[in-house]
Amino acid sequence: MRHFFSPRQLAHAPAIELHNGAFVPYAEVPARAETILRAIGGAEEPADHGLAAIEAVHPAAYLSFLRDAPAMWRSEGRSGDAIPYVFPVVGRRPLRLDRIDALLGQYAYDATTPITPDTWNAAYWGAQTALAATHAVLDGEPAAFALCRPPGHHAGADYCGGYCHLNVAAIAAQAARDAGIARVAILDIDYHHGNGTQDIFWERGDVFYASVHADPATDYPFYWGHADEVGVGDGEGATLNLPLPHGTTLDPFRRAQAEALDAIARFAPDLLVVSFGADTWEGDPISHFALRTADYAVLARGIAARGWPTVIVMEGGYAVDALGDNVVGFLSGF
Ligand code: Q9C
Ligand code: ZN
Repeated sequence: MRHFFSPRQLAHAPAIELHNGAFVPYAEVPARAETILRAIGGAEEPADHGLAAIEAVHPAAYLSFLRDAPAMWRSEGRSGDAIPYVFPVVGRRPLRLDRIDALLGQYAYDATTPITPDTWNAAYWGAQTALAATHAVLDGEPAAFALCRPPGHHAGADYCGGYCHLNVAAIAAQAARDAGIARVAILDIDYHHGNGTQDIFWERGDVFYASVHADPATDYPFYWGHADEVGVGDGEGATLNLPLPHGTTLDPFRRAQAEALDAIARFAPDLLVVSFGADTWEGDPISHFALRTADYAVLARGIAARGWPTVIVMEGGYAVDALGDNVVGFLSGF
């Protein structure tokens, strides 16, 4: 299988995040990508497919914000990374906002996703990594792996959150649509619900979104991923959420994944994007499922057996020492 990665993704390295009432060291560290890269034996550098494929998912105003936020933050005399502290819970509307703190809250839904001076470039190249893997599959590879970081599935069209700034799965899916692929499905098997991906395709019937994740009644991102969320309008029935409880092991997880794959099969996609997170592993420091390293090959074989051309994008997974083996195990199933 072809692997893609840009070393420019490593420069994004926030120092701290707000977690359970305190600032703690940031969990989404560059070493995650370095350890995966070593374990998979290297990767091809992506070509630059340009900004247009990113703008096909994210509005230009949001992209300018990601680029400009660090300079605005520093011009207020602040040190450290830009982090929001106030959010428009009454609903967002296109206000004229002149202060960095107002913009940060407008374009984020949590305080765990800092923006550094290197975030834009790293996220841009993460998106290019996803696009390179997508083009490899469009050109005939049965499957390709995009080693993306920062991850993407919590980022909506115009918001960041959950360590995510650009939605790499959505950018891959949209690039496939724009290349003439009529029907695209996204299978999200990160521990957390992919609220950003769900929002982006919520009203669309051409991209199916199915997610297996920790029950949002107990787990981040809380306000999305409940079983009654099915999409609206043209998208009604093209979103499927399968929440699972703490302690979930391989058997219930693979049954839920099979249910998601059966629904995707009824949709009959021409291409599959997998949002793969290894934070379902039993030792993950911020998560509560109980998958073992050997389980990832089993799950991957269940996906590969369906026979759809498949783009795999990296999402979460925070047990850095185990991450390489878990990703290699997953990729070995294809
Ligand atoms: N106290 C991804 O896996 N922090 N993002 C949760 C719990 C945010 C995870 C805090 C977790 C985001 C891509
Ligand atoms: Zn996650």
